[in-house]
Amino acid sequence: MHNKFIVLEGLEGAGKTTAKDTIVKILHAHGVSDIVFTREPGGTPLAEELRTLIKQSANVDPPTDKAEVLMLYAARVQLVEKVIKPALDRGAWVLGDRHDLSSQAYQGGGRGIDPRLMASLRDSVLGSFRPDLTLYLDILPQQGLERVGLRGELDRIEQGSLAFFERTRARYLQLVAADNRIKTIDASQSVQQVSESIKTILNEWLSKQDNII
Ligand code: Z5A
Repeated sequence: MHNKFIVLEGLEGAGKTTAKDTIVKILHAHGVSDIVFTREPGGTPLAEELRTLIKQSANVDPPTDKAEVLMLYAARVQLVEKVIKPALDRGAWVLGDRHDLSSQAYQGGGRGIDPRLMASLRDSVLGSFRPDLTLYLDILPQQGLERVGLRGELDRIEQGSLAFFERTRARYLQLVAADNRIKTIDASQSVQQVSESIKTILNEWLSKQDNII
């Protein structure tokens, strides 16, 4: 099996959606054409319904922090079991817009849920299943929020305080430093420079993988 699961991570407005096109071009250049795209939370009918519930701001009964994290894991396990693992099993590559690292950073860091509970949830729900490569687009919260603020109305999570996003980024940076399967890209640069950084990192990583197609 030479196909891989690659994930894009980062704060709001870091440029994950924009980076996706760059990654697809690089994979195509390496002869990889069968790529399944996922986003989290979401990606199956049930997970998309959970996404709506998690993100909606006009909610008379907003989830508690623990309810939120359980909803995120319900969506994730549904996506992993129904979409990601079957795609990998048939030989496709999977490119994910967010995965478990988001929960560790937003819920573990931002919301302040006990890291032991977060790690135990991850291990119970996902076992040893992990992305082969994660590209973490690092941006200061203020800059990312300014970028997405231009889009208009903010959802429930986007309405979090600057301190929430600062705690989230701090946890991202801790986790990234501890895992060599995660590569950091300076996302404060121009679109062109971010794209060049992704090319360099991804091409180097791909060159180390055996017989990728
Ligand atoms: N969440 C969570 O809490 N826990 C979890 O476990 C998971 C998720 C899985 C998902 O929202 C929310 O759920 C997210 C985390 C939380 N909430 N927050 N806050 P989403 O899927 O709707 O949003 P997102 O994943 O954060 O995507 P995004 O807001 O669209 O950001 P992005 O994809 O990284 O950025 P983008 O769309 O590529 O770019 C944003 C804008 O910036 C756009 O106008 C671009 O043209 C512009 N841009 C992009 N790159 C640049 C550069 N380099 N320079 C200048 N402008 C740029």
